[in-house]
Amino acid sequence: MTLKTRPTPGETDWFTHDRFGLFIHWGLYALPARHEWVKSSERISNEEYHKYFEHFDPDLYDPETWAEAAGQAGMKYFVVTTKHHEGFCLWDSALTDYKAPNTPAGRDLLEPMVQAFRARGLKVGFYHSLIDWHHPDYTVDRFHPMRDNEDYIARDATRNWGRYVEYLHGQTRELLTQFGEVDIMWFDFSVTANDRFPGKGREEWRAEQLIEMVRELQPGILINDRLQIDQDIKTPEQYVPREWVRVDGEPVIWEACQTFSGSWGYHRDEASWKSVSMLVRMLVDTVSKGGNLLLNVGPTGRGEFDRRALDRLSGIGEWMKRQSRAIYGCTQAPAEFACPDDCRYTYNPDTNRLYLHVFSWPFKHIHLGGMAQRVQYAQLLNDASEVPMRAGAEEGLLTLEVPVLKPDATVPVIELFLR
Ligand code: JFZ
Repeated sequence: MTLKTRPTPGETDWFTHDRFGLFIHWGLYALPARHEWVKSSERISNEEYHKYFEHFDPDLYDPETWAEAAGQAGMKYFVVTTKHHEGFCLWDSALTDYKAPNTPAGRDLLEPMVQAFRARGLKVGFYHSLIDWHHPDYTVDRFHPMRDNEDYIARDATRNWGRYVEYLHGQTRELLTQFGEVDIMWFDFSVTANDRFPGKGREEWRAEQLIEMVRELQPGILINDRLQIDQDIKTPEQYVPREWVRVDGEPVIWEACQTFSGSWGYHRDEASWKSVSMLVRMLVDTVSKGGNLLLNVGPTGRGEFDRRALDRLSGIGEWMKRQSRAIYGCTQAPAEFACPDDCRYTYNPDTNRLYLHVFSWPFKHIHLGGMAQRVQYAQLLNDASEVPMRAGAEEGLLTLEVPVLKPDATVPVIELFLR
């Protein structure tokens, strides 16, 4: 048996089938191009940060090409930052002037993105920051850019927190009423207290009420866990869990979000870009543990995915083109199938096929313990060439005879038709 997760309030079937999505972090921080947290890490004031607002002009922005790159990579949904911690909004919100239409961009950037991705059949998700480093009623906390500015902190006494929460709820309502069906709402994130500042969590966000409104406006929607109330999706970040993620001992629906190079917003000088092979193995490893992968692109200030991102996406797409049936509809294999060294299993319970992903190509043979009576037919996925099998010397051992040369796939996959 494959692991079963507890039902959640939203419609999760499409999500656990599709497995692979695109995260997009796009905002003013694309201009400094040195991390989306630059305002906080460099303690930049609203006045100084304003130069990015005044110069935000993504003249090459063409969301159809974004959607095409994502679709071609095999991604089935996307999640975009409607507002990140800096407070800047991509859409034409009635509740603020701090939005794309008031920059040189001169227009709502979200609506055409949603249209383009939806037209390509991708599901739509909104990342919305709970944290806001621009709003005048948002009080200082451990991450706030003005956390070392005594004057700014002193003015916290005059800030009206209730008004910020209304703003947060009001903008969420806009997002869920003005863009048609929204499939995922990805809130980020609750702040712990430190010795200087209180934290912000479910009470401060009025999370229960917020979730109630979200469910009322978009009944099937999926909500993540960062309001400090678990909903549909657990979201471990930038690490690969050792095994299926559990809460109170029970396996849950989970999604890992990962970057190409470390930062989420466009970062010009980062040298830590993962290779296509590493990213494909990351996707396989995630699905082999029953999870989803949300892989991030930080578009540039001109409005493009840069060369490095396009190169990774097209490499992943090359692999997905032939190997995607080892991803879609797949999950962790039943525990009875012991996975050989340097390999991962994914399993499709509907077709009863087991996929052996070979991370390091061996010489001539792969031995599968306990499988002698279980496999009816085996083939390489990249070209549907038969993989001959024989019952091995040991009891139950099945030996696959693989070609000496590694097949033409970043990660070769052997499809095992089970009896
Ligand atoms: C957040 C953001 O601060 C970051 O810029 C990016 O948007 C990312 C997807 O999410 O960062 C977090 C949030 C939660 C954790 C760590 C980083 N966490 O729970 O460990």
